Amino acid sequence: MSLSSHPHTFRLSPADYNALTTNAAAQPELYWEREGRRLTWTAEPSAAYCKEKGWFADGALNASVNCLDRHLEKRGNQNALIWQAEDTGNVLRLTYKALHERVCRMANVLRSLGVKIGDRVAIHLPSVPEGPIAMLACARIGAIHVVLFGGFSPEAIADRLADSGAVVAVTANVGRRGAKRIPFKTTLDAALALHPDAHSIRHVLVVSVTEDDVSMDAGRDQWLSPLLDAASSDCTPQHMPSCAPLFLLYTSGSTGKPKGIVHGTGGYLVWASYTHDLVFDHQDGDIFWCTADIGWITGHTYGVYGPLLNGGTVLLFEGMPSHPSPGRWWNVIQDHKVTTFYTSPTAIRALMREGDDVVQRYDLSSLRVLGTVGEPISQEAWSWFNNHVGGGRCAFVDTWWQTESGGIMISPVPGAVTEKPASATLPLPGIHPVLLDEQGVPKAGATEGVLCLRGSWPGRAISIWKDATLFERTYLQPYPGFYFTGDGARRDEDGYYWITGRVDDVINVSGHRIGSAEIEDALATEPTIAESAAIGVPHDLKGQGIVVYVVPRAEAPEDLHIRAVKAITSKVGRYAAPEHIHIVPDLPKTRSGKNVRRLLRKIACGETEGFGDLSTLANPEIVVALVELVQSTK
Ligand code: 6R9
Repeated sequence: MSLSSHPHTFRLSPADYNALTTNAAAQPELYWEREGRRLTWTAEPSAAYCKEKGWFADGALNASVNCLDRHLEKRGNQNALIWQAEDTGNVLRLTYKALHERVCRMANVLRSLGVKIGDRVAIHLPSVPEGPIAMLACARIGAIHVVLFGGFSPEAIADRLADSGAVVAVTANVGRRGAKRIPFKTTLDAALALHPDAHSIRHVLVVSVTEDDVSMDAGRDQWLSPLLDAASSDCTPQHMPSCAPLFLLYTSGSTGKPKGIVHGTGGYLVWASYTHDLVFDHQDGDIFWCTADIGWITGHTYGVYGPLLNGGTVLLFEGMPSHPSPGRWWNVIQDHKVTTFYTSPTAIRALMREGDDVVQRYDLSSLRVLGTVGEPISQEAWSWFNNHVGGGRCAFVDTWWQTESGGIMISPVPGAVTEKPASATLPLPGIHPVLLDEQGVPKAGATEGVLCLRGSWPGRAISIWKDATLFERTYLQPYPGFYFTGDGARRDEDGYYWITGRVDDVINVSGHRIGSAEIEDALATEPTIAESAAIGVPHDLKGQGIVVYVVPRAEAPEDLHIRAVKAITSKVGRYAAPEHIHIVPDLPKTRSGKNVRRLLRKIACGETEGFGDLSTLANPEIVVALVELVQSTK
């Protein structure tokens, strides 16, 4: 696709973009100092970066002031947040003034419950305005928000509550998924009851999304709405040091326990503002719709912080893509005149299946920029989205980044970078990817390797909660001198990047990161299971699906399949349910006792030969047995 086929005017020309890239590389300190001025500081930082102290280290600011207060004069009556509820006729429009007022009330409620600077507040909510409001309210008083994805099981929530030490939890009576009701409060209650001594939750605030009643613990639980009504709408913001944590967000890696990724304030906000502005070609009047749940980093950076920092309008949709009928999402775009639509390849694959005629019924001419994130997108899905949703008129940004990076790292910039279908294209100005060989040596030119990053960038996570050495071990030590992303990539002759997927034991199911070890740890809690291995295999809809090999302790009980699924869904969540469970007598192991996942992956994909040299295995004979077993289940 050539740039000239875009009828839209984008802010940056290729020449502007080249100038940014050159400046960022030549004078990084100056470049980031200038980008730092995107924010309003109560203490101006004297330098952009210091290796020891971090980004904008001696600056101070408040995140909610940057998202709200400073826009009040110019944009007070402009919509900051449009909430489209599950029911079609139900829309709530909050201007910057109104959102500011609600955030202040919420912040006062939290303060009145004794939440102090640095305290953690857990947010476990469906897609309702109270999510972003609670996040910004925490930011206003210097508390650290910890958003917990709605799909987590009580066990998964309990672990994160214990690790974060959150003192208040904000939840909802129920969430709505189409006609279904998701029991948010009941799930949180179950989490709190699981290990009552391990968590520090003193108060639970409950949003009433529907009329549904839920049980309330008299000393602990309160309905949020009357507290907000009674609270003052005046709330002095807390000035925070730039490197003070703004939030924790749990994500999976190759170790069993999910890690609480810590993001700071100044650097993260600069990154959210910079990337949202550049990658989505932000313009006045844009309606920005990011379909990601706020429980994921995408929902944080582009569902809340980025667009609000830049004075934009965020659309938040409570419902599902196909309820009450296929085409609901297109209906939302049409009704709200969405200009910028950011979603996942998984969603696109599902929407493609509904047929082209569904999309064609809607007027999607408001769209200017389309984006995807979370997993590699196929050329087929890219083209479908570009042609049928974007009408071939829009810029398409396939954005590569991670929870740890805070915001987008590799992506086209509309109007400035020529797209290639299914490539994340080029690093943003100021970002320096490298592809390393197995020895950790950078490879030049068109090549493939482990994707690492040279140097730091403002959005980089500052630590892992309570475990700074784990941060070093996970990201900085594997390839000394570089930041290790966990992904592999190919670079073509034009210098474009094509992400090939994780090189560690992380499985990406519909854009959700799940560690093999997380699943194996869950299976280890089932007493009839001696050992297990979880791997990812290609899946038409989800990108990757999970396949589990289970070795029973003695004679396998008849319901072993059910027990295995239950162990996984109760420890991790329903989103981690496996596609297949193979009950096997043993797993292929190296002589040092490590499972050979490469073989397990091939066998699960139906391969019957080409396994290479098996003589280094401790038990080579098991390979044939597993092949036969897997083949017989087809
Ligand atoms: C933002 C987010 C990060 C992992 C990442 C990679 C995969 C993300 C991608 C992509 C190919 C893209 N990923 N964007 N793969 N193309 N455009 O998704 O964060 O949940 O932490 O996942 O997702 O494997 O390492 P997170």
